[in-house]
Amino acid sequence: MAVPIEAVVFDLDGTCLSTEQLIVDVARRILQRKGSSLTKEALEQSIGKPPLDAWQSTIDALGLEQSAEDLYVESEAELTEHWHDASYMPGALRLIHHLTQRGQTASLKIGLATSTPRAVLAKKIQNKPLLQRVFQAVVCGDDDDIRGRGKPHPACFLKVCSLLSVEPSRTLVFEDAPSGLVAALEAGCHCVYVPSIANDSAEEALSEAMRQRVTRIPTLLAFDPVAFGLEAFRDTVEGTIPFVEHPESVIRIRGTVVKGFGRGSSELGIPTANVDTMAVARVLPGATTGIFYGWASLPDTYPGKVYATALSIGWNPFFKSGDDDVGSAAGKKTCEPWLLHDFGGEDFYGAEINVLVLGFIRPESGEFSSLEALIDRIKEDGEVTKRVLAGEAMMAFREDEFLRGQ
Ligand code: ADP
Ligand code: RBF
Ligand code: MG
Repeated sequence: MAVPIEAVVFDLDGTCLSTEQLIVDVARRILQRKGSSLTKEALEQSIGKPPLDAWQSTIDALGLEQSAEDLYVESEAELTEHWHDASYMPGALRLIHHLTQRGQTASLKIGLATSTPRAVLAKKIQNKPLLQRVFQAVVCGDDDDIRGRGKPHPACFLKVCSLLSVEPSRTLVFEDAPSGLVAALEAGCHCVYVPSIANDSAEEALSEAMRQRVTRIPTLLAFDPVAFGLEAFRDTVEGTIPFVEHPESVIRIRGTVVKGFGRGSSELGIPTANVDTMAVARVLPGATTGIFYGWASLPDTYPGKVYATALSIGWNPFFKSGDDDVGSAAGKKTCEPWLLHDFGGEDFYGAEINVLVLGFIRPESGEFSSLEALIDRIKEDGEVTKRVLAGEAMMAFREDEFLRGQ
């Protein structure tokens, strides 16, 4: 990076906080009260859209009679009561901790530029002490000089830079939305873009000059501070990011084993127990992808047993090809734990599966020269998983009651 970074500015929703999860939960409850229920299709149709459009898609997908406006008003009212339940986006807590640690580039400043009104911000960070104290400047959507000039207008980023007394050209913005990306770039900042919407192509609309100031990553877990002249993370183990230092970052997925593309065992020799998408959507933001590790259990099928697992969450980009549709993977996100155990040819479709995700190995990749290269890499992920899980803190999680079905 040619220019030193003096300030880091975060967007809130979808970047620091996983508010999408909350919105899905509220939608689910509202639909239940209407005698309907949120289906996988309806969810897939609406995810990533602005609230009114999302409700319209849901109504269309479920064939409901209510108006999108009514459901929107009802959901906003209910969300007010639940904002404080929002969890951190994967990697957000760790990153913000890291940026504020002693020894970090001495004078690095940290700001927040959110479209959220100030009163709602207070609710969203109500039980997030770190977010309450870490920002030296906070700009909200209803500030006098910002109202009516929301993102993609650069006003909020220009203001936060001015409050922090830094040049936008020395400021790094973290954003998850196309409008925020444009706002940050128009302000003259650099932007780490962590899209919330899967398969988003926001950069295509940017000028070449602007694109040079964008670094896209699939999740904050893949952010490398060194590339921006900031201190390296010091918490990695075997090149992976363990979640155990921040227990709230541990991800608990409970779902049903469903049929996948049918190529895990046959094409790769690596069977993966695909977990139903609804279960995954309940606990992980729609755009979060990556290769992770943890412990898994099948409490009804193999009671009392706990298995090491390397899992892939994402779009299987290696199988997504432009012209010939080799894998029909395009557009379908999967969560696929490979249990590092020989089940002797048995399958367990339909079983309940618990996956306690304890760390991040790497982003998923489509850049393998051959199928063999992908297989080798997955096997390496399996080896890394076994080594890391042998650590004491990791072993302790075998006893986690979540794995016993609680
Ligand atoms: P699919 O595409 O339907 O997921 P796979 O070839 O990936 O097909 O096979 C996965 C199935 O094999 C799982 O759903 C599970 O029932 C079974 N299975 C057997 N051994 C394992 C293992 N070690 N890890 C994961 N799944 C396994
Ligand atoms: N698929 C990819 O396209 N790219 C990857 O980098 C990738 N990494 C994986 C890592 C692990 C540990 C596992 C279990 C699977 C991975 N997969 C990856 C998914 C793989 O393509 C998928 O399981 C099979 O195609 C069966 O659906
Ligand atoms: Mg599978």
